[in-house]
Amino acid sequence: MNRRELMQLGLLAGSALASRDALAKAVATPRPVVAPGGQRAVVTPNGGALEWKQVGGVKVGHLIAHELDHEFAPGLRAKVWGYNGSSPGPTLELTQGDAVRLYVTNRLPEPTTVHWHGVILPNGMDGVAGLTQRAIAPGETFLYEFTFRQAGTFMYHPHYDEMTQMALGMMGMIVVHPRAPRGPRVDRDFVLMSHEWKIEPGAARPDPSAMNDFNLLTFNSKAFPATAPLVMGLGERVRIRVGNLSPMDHHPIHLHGVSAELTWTDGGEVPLSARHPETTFLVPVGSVRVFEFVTTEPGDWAMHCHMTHHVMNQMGHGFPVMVGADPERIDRRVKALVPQYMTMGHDGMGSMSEMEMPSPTNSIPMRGGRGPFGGIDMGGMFTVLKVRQRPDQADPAGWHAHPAGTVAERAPEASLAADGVDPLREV
Ligand SMILES: [Cu+2]
Repeated sequence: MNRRELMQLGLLAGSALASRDALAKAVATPRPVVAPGGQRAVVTPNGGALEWKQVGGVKVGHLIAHELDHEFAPGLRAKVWGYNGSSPGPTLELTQGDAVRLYVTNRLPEPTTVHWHGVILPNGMDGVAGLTQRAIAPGETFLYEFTFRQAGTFMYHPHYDEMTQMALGMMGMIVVHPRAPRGPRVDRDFVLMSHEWKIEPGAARPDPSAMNDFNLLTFNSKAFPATAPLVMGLGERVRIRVGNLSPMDHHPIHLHGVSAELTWTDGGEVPLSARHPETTFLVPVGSVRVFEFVTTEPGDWAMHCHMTHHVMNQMGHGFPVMVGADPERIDRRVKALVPQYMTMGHDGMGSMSEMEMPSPTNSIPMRGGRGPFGGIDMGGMFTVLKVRQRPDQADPAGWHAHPAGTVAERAPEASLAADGVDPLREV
């Protein structure tokens, strides 16, 4: 890496902290080369990378565990636990063979450790409180010192009071580029940590005792519409690395508009003989799945968890069945007691984003944002792959310009007649 590339990296890291707009721009900007063979830096949408200091032949990093104020989406904030000002903490990006000294300062009200999930290292550096080290007491700084011998995608998280600390947001991703690039050159490389939270509307903190009924599902701790889109070029080869440190749920991550292959897990590289096409990749709790594809169709393609309850925001759970009920009658009777009352889910839940529903303080409605054709029904663990002819000049907030006649619309009378389709026929 030359000096100019280093400076670009620094600028990107700086802009990532500046604002969401700057961040969206960073997503669409060509990445600097950071590893041998032209391997480019990864993008952590809505996040950033840890800054390393080179001391002798060693990379020195510093993680500070602390409580912070986090916005999941406009309208919903909570106090979470994370590292260096964010949850997930900064992505650790390295090259195979890098020796590191990682200092960990504990500013939490209770002990913690850091476990380097998937990384093979000396046992005493594995970060399991009680088993391989004593826990880091509040106020202490510990030193982890080891060499990244494997390439791959890994994670970091505490191994002390796991249930509380991970539920509150302590997690991060690790990317170790191979010493020599493997496989076809990748043009874009994205890093996403999936997670689930329970935050009662109005509550100040996530509930770490939740075991079911998680009501907030996130990529890099953002719920759609706050998830930054993944901007990519037509014909480019794209890699997406998804980690999962959710307390309880696996996430089948589904991609629209592409056919992809699983290339790596946190255990290593998938042999060529074992690769096969998929559109959905199950990312189990405590796992990383890395998949790659080449884009062939321009457009705005959804990428989301396929568990339907994982593409809803708060307020989307625990309703009685309303499909087929007469909401007017219910509304009339309840309004006598509660004047502002409106029955939710008159005909399913889909239309709810269209309504201006009063929602409790510090909560977000059950679903997503606005698209070019109206409300998008999905929220939560949802983002958009924006495949563009000129990705580096594309507005990340913009939408695909569909060529005339390529959008599904009401069937013209002439087509119905010509094809002999009668909408009123008996079924
Ligand atoms: Cu899910």
